[in-house]
Amino acid sequence: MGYNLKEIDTYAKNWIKEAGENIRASFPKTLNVTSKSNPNDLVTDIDQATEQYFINKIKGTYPDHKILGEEGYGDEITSLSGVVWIIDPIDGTMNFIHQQRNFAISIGIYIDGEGMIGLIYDVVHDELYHCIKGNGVYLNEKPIPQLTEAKVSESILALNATWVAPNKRIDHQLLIPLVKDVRGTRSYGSAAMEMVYVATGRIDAYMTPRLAPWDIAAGIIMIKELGGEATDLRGEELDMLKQNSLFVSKPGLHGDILRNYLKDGKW
Ligand code: 2AM
Ligand code: CA
Ligand code: CA
Ligand code: CA
Repeated sequence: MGYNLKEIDTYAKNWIKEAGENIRASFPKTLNVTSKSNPNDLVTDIDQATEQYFINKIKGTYPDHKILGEEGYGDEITSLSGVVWIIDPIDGTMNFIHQQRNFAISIGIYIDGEGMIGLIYDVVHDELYHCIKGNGVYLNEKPIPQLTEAKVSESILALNATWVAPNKRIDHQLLIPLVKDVRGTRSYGSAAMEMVYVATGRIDAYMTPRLAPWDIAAGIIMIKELGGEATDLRGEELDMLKQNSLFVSKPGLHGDILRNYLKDGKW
């Protein structure tokens, strides 16, 4: 079946901008905050309303497209056949609540399993990062240059400090040599923004042991489009039907870090 990618992209851009406007309009209002799997796993009425906004728009225009959304208002997805919109209505909810910045809307559009359109909207700055596979990545109207190689000793690595303290998910000691050898570390608290920072070269790599498809669906399309690498922490392909660890990086650096720092991890 043929798909009109340009048309889908145009709708997606208009909707993400309008959803962003609605989020900005919500800033003066009181948020309704609840927690999900644990007391720090937060959701607000704005996360939910934003996801529902996209579902209404997509189903109204493309009734045969499927939607996988974090807040659960989309479809039960068991296969990636056809057109699947993978949506995180607010990535960085904790930042949204505490800071009203450092969060984004993330939408990855997959066709028969292949990432074709990626959109990440930094709502507060009105900065839309977008790409159609094969056509480059743009920040608003401006093309983003291809990524170049970097050395570990000159790189900035994004990771959450949780993973270098004792934790139940990974052997935290494994990351200590890497954290010592890089030029600096950063932690922004939004996987989508961290991936946009890799795409734009503001940081050189980002890694984390466990994310959901909606956290990464858009960002990995952009990073690959720019010649960067996007795999799990073992260097293997990412699967949009399950949780993955994530390691995204400039080219060259990715192989160096995998071989010299990550190969003994049980990720
Ligand atoms: P979220 O804000 O959409 O939940 C924070 O380091 C990053 O991890 C954010 O991108 C956040 O996405 C994501 N994340 C995924 N699962 C999480 C969870 N259970 N609790 C907190 N953050 C989570
Ligand atoms: Ca969440
Ligand atoms: Ca998220
Ligand atoms: Ca979210």
